[in-house]
Amino acid sequence: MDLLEDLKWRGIIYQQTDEEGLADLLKNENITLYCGIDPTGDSMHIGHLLPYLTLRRFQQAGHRPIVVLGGATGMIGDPSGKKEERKLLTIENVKQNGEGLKKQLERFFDFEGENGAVMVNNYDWHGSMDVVTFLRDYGKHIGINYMLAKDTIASRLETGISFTEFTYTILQAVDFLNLYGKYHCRLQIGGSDQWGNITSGLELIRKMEPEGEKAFGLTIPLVTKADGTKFGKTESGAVWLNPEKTSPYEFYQFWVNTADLDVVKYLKYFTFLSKEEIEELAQSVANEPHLRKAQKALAAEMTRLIHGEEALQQALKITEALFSGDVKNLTVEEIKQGFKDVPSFTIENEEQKNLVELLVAAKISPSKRQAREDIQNGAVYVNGGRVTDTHYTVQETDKIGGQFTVIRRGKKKYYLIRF
Ligand code: 629
Repeated sequence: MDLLEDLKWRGIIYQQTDEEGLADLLKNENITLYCGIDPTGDSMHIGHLLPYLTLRRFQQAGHRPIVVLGGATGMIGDPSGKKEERKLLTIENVKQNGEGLKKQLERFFDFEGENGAVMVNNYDWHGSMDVVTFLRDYGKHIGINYMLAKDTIASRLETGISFTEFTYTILQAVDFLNLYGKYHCRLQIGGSDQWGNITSGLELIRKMEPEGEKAFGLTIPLVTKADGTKFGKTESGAVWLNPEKTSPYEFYQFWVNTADLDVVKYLKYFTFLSKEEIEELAQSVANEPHLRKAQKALAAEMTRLIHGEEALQQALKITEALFSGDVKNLTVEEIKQGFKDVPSFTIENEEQKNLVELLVAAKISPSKRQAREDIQNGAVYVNGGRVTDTHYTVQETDKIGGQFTVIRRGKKKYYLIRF
């Protein structure tokens, strides 16, 4: 299976400007291609992943990937897919965000060798361009009617669009033209919202390099969920690649909770498992869904890819401890990750070390009577060990890392006690 067939099988191709032309080109040579990202935030989230993982697939097939950091375009604001005008970010902000993104992007690519990846910042050429050059050299080649016909602009004509955002597509077009000139970059990829910007680039290349070789565009579908809710969001917000924003454990949990109806699609989109491996996992979803083999494979692959093997092992350890209830061997760090979203209570005085008092104070049991009953019934666990003595007081040895005690009531309800 060649690269394009593999991408098709994975469902990664949404639109192409010239399907046959690109297939012919890739059959005959290794090319340079690019995808850009605007530093509008300091971390990528999983909604950004697919285009960059696709770039990585191209690199693995022998092509050279370029990542454009939109240091300039991030200061303008892409109207694509946005219903409203964006607020401008400060230059400082864009710079800082760019640093964060750069680190995250670097791990997807190989920077060595013949088809080593290249990372460039479009501020390097846009930052010093004067307005006369912009209007004479580039603006002159892009018709207003042509721009107004673009979905991303047409859809904003009623609600309003500034001249600033209106011109965005020309900046991105200049990027493609420059990379075409400097690196012989023949293809731009992006999410489906980038179609208008990618085709602007092709238009500019055609106009300014009429004798030049043909360039191409390819877009990637929007990731959807079978239940119609938005992909990549949890109750606590977006799923970030930055481990300080979304811990590797939470990241693992996000993927492992994928619905049966979505999991095979995501394995194809996001993992580098082979067709055979994915087909075997698909069989498992059909025949033994309760084992959740596909979800576990997806979560392991993604956590390893983004956070590394060690973080994956830690996420697995926390998952296992929460499942079995045996939490006493977790480190302070692991407790922090695993219990980030459980209710917590800080002990304020000596009295509250008495378990009955504590259960009431921490709102684990509604009354002292109920607390005693819960304990006698064997429903209360301290760091995974059942406590049936209603006179129990929390000991020094119950403090994990001197900081936390985990109380569980019933099978699954966890509470974190802090000192
Ligand atoms: C200069 C800037 C270029 C080429 C591209 C760009 C950025 C582009 C954009 N992309 C989105 C972003 O940065 O705004 N104009 O948040 C985002 N992208 C990934 C996918 C996307 C897209 O980073 O392309 O479709 C999301 O899946 O929205 O020369």
